[in-house]
Amino acid sequence: MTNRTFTMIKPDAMKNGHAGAILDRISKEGFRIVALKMTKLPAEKAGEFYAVHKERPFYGELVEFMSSGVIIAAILEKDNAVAAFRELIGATNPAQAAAGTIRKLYAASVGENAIHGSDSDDNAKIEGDFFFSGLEKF
Ligand code: 3AN
Repeated sequence: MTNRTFTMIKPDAMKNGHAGAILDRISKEGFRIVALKMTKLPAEKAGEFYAVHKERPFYGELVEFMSSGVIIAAILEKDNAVAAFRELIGATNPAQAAAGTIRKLYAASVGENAIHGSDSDDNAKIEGDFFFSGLEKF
């Protein structure tokens, strides 16, 4: 599984009409789509997904934002996927993200930062399984 990562195109990028451009960029960067769906997280599910951040001051804001609109969730495959994808999306705070990264191009703030990318192989597996059954991975 070390060649897989998990991503979400967040409600801000969906509302701003960037989903198509982001998926095109992901594909052009050589990631193969293993699984893909559009969905909307109830607050309870968003809270569960981000449970690791429960004690952080921004947790409530994060859960509210992530359940505020539709998202696209996907599992992606490429050599060294987790690190390669985090490089493609850029720093958590778009103001600090490198030029040309997805967050630099499409995100407005650290709270609403357009896209998620798993931070480890273990979390990529946990997060992918949170959204997709075996029948939905190809
Ligand atoms: P990343 O998504 O780059 O791995 P994390 O795991 O530190 O960053 O944070 C998870 C999510 O929490 C971020 N994508 C962002 O939406 C939100 N977040 C992180 N730091 C802040 C902050 N200081 N204020 C508001 N939201 C934040």
